[in-house]
Amino acid sequence: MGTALIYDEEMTKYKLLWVDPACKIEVPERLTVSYEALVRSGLSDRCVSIPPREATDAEILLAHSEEYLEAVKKTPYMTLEDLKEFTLQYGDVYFHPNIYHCAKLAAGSALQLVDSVMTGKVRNGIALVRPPGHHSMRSAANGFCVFNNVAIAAQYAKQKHGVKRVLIVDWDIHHGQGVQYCFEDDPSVLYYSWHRYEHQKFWPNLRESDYDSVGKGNGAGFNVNVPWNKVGMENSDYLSIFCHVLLPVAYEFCPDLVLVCAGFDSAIGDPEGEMCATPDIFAHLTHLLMNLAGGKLCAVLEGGYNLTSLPQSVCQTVQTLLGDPLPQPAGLRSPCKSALESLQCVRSAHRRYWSFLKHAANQPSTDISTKRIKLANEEEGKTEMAVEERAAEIKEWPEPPERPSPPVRCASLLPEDVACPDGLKLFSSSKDLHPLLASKLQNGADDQDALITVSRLYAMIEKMLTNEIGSGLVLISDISAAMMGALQDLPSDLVDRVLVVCVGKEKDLNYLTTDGKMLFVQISDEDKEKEKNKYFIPVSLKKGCSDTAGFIQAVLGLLLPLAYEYDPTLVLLVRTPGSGVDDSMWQQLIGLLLGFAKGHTLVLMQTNEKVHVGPTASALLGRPAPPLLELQTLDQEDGEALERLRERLQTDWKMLQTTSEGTE
Ligand code: Q9C
Ligand code: ZN
Repeated sequence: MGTALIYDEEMTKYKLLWVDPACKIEVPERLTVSYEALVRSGLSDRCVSIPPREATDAEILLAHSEEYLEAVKKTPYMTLEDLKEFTLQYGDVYFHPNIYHCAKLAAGSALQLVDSVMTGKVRNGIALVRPPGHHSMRSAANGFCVFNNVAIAAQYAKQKHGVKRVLIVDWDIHHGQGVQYCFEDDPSVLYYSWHRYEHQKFWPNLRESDYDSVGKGNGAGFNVNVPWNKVGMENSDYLSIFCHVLLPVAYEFCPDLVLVCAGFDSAIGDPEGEMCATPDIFAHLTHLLMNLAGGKLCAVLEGGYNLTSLPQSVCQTVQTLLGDPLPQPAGLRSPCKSALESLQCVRSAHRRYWSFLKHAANQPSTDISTKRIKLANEEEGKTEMAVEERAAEIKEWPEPPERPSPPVRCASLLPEDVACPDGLKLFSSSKDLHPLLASKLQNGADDQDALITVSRLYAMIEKMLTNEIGSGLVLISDISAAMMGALQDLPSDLVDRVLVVCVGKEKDLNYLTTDGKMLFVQISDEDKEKEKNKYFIPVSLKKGCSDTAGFIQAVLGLLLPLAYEYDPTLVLLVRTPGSGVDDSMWQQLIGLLLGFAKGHTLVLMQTNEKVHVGPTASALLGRPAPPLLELQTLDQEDGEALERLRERLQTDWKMLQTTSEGTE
């Protein structure tokens, strides 16, 4: 199951033929530099290359009016003067004799991609296209867009492939108002967009781009707008919105297909976005979506105007689609006050529609809609100044780090009677005791077996940290003993930050340290109210891990943001016997955890849990988790308890903040 790449040089063959400052950034080089970067890095060779085709009239009419299509059809025969005049009726767009041809190819590329993914020819893919699509409306070109490639693709997926629910994630820095208008009253398509807004002062300056446009009629709740009211948003702001808004809604929506309006003008250096998120953030955004819809993800290029950050961002996205280890999300700051304000408003506006947001806080006491007016009057000068300073500052940023794949993707340590699953490599280590444990032997440790197990665990961890192996799967007879053995004197020269995720009950954990070398998060039905501290975080659910709704809530809203902030060098995932977690949930968890520590996750399970070896191995190899079925609505008390826990931990962990109150 590969990754499709759709590209054709033909789509570079139109350009602006007159002077128009608003359109001069939309150049053919956007496509050539992106494609060349994929070729140079060897990524394009690893993809399945699929040719575009022209979308048919009938397909274009899935999102556009006949009058509009007929009008665009005439543009190839127009004189320069006619083209200029034709262009004038629309906003921030230009026409060229060849743009109609390219627009048909761009829409057709999106359809080819949907076909390849839906028929199982590939797992996922990306289409590099021009012109972009998300601003074009039923009867109007707009914002460099002629046909709405992604909107057409969503309709097509429903019609041709019987897809029931489509999630559209628009991470372009502009609001895809064309997509919003197309699906506003349609509950089968969930449109999510974040966009530079600045209280309506930024293009396209629409009232309906604000957080309170949630969809209409049956579609209420299926339109999610996150307005950025300041420029300079960073990685932590983007990730925070994903963890606390998009992912809870997306998991509850349970899409059959994910389409991404993949604009990279939301990256650092872009003259339009003026944001500060680095290109490697797109690796994480992509990864976080890759376990939805059984992995069926189609990314279609939208904006992106900095010819350095655009190709870097495209490469990060493609490399993630291909399944390479994620870059470490290092040095996250806390989300800024303005981002938290938006976050709080969106969650509040949507909490009546989504049980996963039901316990969200109210809007900030000073409503940001009143601020709109205030800002326009008082703070304008100050804000604009800051914008200019920042934009002038950012000309350089470090190149995204390499993401080398380990020679062994996943190693296993299994008892003799368990067959090694396909794709895993049996781990062999010397019979000698690990040097770090030698002193223990001299001290006369009584349990030789446990010591040998720990010794082999250390050897495995060592090989992970030198990137000789990616992830690991270990089955042992006494999981408590192994865990205690491995963790109680875990030498910091071996690993400096371990995220320990414990699924299910575990008796005494008094060997855990509180010095920050470990972060322990446990999900179970036990209440350990008193023991909590910054690095020991028990999450209690009434029905324990068998409650998928509570579990996923805890994973998305607590575990992910904690893990991003902690930035572990190793993840240890422990499944205690009888935890009750269901296989698809377990696979989702593994899939998400592989985004940390460059994919170095070590799973510990007890010998008598052999039946779960297959699904665990599959997830560790990066295969998509099956979608979660039977998501019950979240238990009221559990929901409130999770909210309280998050609130209490916010002082220590800034990525857990979901309100702007009390922040600078
Ligand atoms: N500062 C896309 O990213 N406004 N379209 C330009 C000049 C139009 C963006 C104003 C921006 C259109 C697909
Ligand atoms: Zn854009």
